[in-house]
Amino acid sequence: MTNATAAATGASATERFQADKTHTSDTPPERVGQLAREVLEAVHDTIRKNQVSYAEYDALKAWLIRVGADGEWPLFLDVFVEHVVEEVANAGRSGSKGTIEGPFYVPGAPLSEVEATLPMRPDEKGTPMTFHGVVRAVDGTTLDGAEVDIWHCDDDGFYARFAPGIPEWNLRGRVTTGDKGQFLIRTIQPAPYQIPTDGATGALIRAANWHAWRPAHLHLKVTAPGHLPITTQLYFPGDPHNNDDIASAVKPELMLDPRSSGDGVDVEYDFVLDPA
Ligand code: MBD
Ligand code: FE
Repeated sequence: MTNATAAATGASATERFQADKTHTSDTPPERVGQLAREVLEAVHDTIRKNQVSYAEYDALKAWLIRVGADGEWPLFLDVFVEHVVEEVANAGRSGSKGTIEGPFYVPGAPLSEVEATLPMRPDEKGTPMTFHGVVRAVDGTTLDGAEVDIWHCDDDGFYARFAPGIPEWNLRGRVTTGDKGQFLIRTIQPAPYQIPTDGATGALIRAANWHAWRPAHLHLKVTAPGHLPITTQLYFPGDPHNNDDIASAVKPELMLDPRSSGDGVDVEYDFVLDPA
């Protein structure tokens, strides 16, 4: 397939963000001032502590300009910052653990009841996977009519809509739970994901001698009336990057326990939603 370029991936992620997210906030001026001041002070401290030179300051400017030009602000921020926002946002929950959404969610995927086979190409590569579970409230009541929205990359590590040549809703779908809170999704096992290496984010990763990998993961949003929605991801044991995810988004509670089944794997995960 044609290569996914960082500029194309970044531009679609930026477009997606601008189309779907409300980016106005009623943050009062005192709080804006405090947050901006503290971030700037952290930058000033870093410059003093490390005796940053003009050459390094100009390299930073050039790099920041490039992040915007490549459309990579959603990618860069979701990889390096979002995990702490998520930690703060979900600290008070007693239900399922959340983790970062990342830049590749698209709302409005095809909807099925109780059982779904995700849209995929006739020759979709990868190990067939059945993913099933139950959605419950924190008191254990099963939730009928909850919605499980799932998206993940293909066996080459590419996401539909953010890499060329993949059908629009490939490996994306929503399923509503049945009368015992149950759902079942047929798909393929996603591959480990390498963030684009030819853009600004990749340039930073190379310059710092880091790596660009996220472990294989399923992305999910689980919602039900009267409950707090949860955005999370699920991971596969044994992935070489479970302990050094570039996006710092792995949690032990989010590890699956795959069982082999026929020519594929079967994974089970139950979700617990906090009351709204
Ligand atoms: C991904 O697939 C992802 O999940 C995150 C968080 C960042 C970049 C790509
Ligand atoms: Fe992802």
